[in-house]
Amino acid sequence: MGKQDKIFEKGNVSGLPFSFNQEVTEVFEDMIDRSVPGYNTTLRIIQQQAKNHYIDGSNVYDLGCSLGASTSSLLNALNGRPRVIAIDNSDSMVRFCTERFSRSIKAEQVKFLKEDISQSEIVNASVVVINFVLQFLSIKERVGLMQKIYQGLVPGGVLILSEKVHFDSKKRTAEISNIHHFFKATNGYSKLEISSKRDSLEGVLVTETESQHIYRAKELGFKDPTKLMSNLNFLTYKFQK
Ligand code: GEK
Repeated sequence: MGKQDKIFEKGNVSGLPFSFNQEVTEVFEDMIDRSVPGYNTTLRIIQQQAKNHYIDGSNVYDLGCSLGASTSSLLNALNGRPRVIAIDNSDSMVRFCTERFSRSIKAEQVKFLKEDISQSEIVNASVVVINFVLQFLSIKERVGLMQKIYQGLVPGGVLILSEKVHFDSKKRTAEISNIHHFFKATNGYSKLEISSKRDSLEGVLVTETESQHIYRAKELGFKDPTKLMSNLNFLTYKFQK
C-alpha cells in the first residue's frame, strides 16, 4: 500500500479542480480503496470475467488504468499470454506503471500508453475494461468511446464497465450519497476531507443514471447488459457484442 491520502486534510487549499497529478498518484491506491465501496471486489470480478471471455490472439484493454490495479487482474487472468494494452492520460500514473510493471513490459505481456482514451485505437479486442473512468469524459466523448469500443470488439467480446451513478429520484440520490459519505467517514476521512474532495470533483466527475448507461450501450449495439455488482452508488456492468 502506498502513502495515506491526506490531500484534503486541510480542505481544498489550492482551490483547483481535482486532477490526476503526481500528488494524487502517490496516494491513489489508498484513496480509491477508502473511497469506492467494493473496489477490491471489482478487481476480482475483472479477473474472473477476463478469464471467461478472453479469446486467444485477441487484445485486452484497460482504459484509464491509473496505477494498473485492473491491469494486474487482466495479467493474472491471461496467465502470461501477451497483449494487455493499458492506457491513461496522466503522466505520473503512466510513469508509475512503467516502473511497476517493468518485467511484464519487457516480457511483452503489457504495454502502457499515455493517451487520451477518447483518441485511442481499439482493435481486435475480446475484453475491454473501463473501471470508473467514463465518468471523467464529456457526454459526447462517452458516446464516441463506447462506439469505438463496440467497433473494436470481436464478436462475443465484452466490455466491463464500472461507474459511479446517481438516481432518478433526488431523494434517493441524497440518501445513498449520505451512506457513501458515512462509508468514507468509517474509513477515516473527516467531514472537511469529504466535502472538499466533493467540491473539487464538481464538474470533473459527472455521473449519469444506471438507465442512461444501459440505454446508450444498447443504442450502440451492445447486448445482454448484466449487472455484476452494485454497491451503493457504484455499479459494475458487463456488455456483450
Ligand atoms: C482502476 N481503472 O484502478 N484518457 C485517459 N485516461 C483518463 C481520461 C482520459 N480522457 N480521463 C481520466 N483518465 C482504475 C481506476 S481512476 C478512477 C481509474 C477514479 C484516467 C485518470 O487519469 C485516472 O487515472 C483514471 O482515469 C480514473 O481500476 O479516480 O475514480
